[in-house]
Amino acid sequence: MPNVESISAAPPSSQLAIAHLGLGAFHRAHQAVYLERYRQRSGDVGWGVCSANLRSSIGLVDDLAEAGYRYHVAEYANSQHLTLREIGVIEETLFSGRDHAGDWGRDREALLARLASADTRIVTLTVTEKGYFLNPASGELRSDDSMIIEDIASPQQPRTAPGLLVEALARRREAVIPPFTVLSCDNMPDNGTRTRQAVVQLAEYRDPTLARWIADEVAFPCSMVDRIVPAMTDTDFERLAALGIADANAVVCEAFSQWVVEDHFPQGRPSWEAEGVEMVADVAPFETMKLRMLNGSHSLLAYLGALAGIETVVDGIHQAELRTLLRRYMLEEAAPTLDMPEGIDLVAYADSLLARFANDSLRHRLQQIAMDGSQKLPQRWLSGTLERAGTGQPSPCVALGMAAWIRYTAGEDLQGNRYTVDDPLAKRFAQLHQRHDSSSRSDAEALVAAFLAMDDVVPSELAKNDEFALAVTAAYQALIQKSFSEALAAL
Ligand code: NAI
Ligand code: CS2
Repeated sequence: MPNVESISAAPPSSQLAIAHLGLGAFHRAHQAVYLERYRQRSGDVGWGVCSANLRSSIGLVDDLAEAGYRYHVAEYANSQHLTLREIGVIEETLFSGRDHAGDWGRDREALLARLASADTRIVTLTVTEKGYFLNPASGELRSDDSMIIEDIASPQQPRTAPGLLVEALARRREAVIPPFTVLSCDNMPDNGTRTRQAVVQLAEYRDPTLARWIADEVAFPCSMVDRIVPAMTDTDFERLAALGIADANAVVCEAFSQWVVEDHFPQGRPSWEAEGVEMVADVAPFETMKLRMLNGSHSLLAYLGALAGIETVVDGIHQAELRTLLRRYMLEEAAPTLDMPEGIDLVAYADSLLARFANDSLRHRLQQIAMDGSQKLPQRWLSGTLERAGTGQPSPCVALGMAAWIRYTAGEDLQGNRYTVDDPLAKRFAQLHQRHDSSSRSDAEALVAAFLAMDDVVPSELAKNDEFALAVTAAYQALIQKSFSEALAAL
């Protein structure tokens, strides 16, 4: 039996001062844990959370309510040591998406009332990269998306996260209530600035004065978030049951946790720093480091590993050739693009990431990481690669990664096993694969060119770089014509 430290939840709050959009696994295991620890230590019960889902997971919203808003987080240092926390800071859950009958916005009015209430001082988000409806390469609002078109047409019945924020802020402005602070906790570059862009651009369609008020008055601090929280598997639930925890809302994660937050909260905030949150003036260097080093190598492992039929991060990291590739990518292609404050040792950081990936208590599926590549790759690989290309430096690991991603989007691994490609651009990918029979040499070139020409994913300056295009094409041909190991060795 592992060594388990159990910690019960603190007493309930006196006020729900935080509203959250995106009640997923990460919110339950990261932000909620920091708040729970803060409440335990300080006794300050003023920062309860109302957490809402706008898409899927109506079950979780109702199950948490039924469980009295208590659930468990199992933090695994390794398979022998874990901390089991009971969490009670999420004290209201709402659903504002499409329900099983196809109807929209069951609790939308309750959520808007909560967001517009003077009690709400911070709104946090983990709605995934695609939930901001931004063009991943340019950061502009995707005003041609059908959900955004709906929100422009019916701004008082919003369906998207930016739409809810605009309507709630409009209500606050009307009622002369100061705006809440908006804190994105998603893996996006400049996540605060990008969230502001989405909200202000959407507000412009409704009322330019409102848009200007939001731009001038609302704080959108940036943050870097880090904790590996895989989607739960049956094995995870079974392991918890063996410890006497029968909890359908539980989450399993690593013991490591990091949160770096730009300190700009005009309506106040919990004293998170006492729990180890780094409150800084500029998050950008930490955010870029994490996106390019951790997330960049995650994606590299995800596409290459998934093509080779490898299921999880830990299985992949045990393959020497993949482990070597990730270390090389981090040290030779990601680290040289980073400009870090003094004292940050990027070699030590890379090694600590490899050690975290090797945590054998987590079953982090590569297919989960491979999801939404179109939304992730610009910040993980392509912005750094563009910088390198600008100074004539090649990025062979990213070129191989891009080749693997393109091949991955065909929906079939190198052994011919099929899977679903989960990405907002999946239909476009399927059309490109249909158009080009990539087993022929010239069509492989055309296929790679067509993927690189997607300017909402690949920065056009990088797509025009012949050396990069040639490297991706060569890697693609090696992947499909030779063995997986030979493609790696060709590096
Ligand atoms: P999850 O699958 O458990 O939850 C996803 C959440 O996003 C759900 O609440 C879902 O309703 C919502 N969502 C998805 N698409 C949406 C849309 N178009 N509009 C509004 N809401 C939408 O995933 P998890 O683990 O909670 O991760 C969510 C995000 O948190 C990630 O995309 C990432 O940006 C961030 N994150 C996750 C980490 C992890 O290890 N799981 C670590 C660091 C950051
Ligand atoms: C992963 C991240 O799913 C993914 O794309 O790369 O969720 C990763 O686990 C976290 O960012 C770790 O903090």
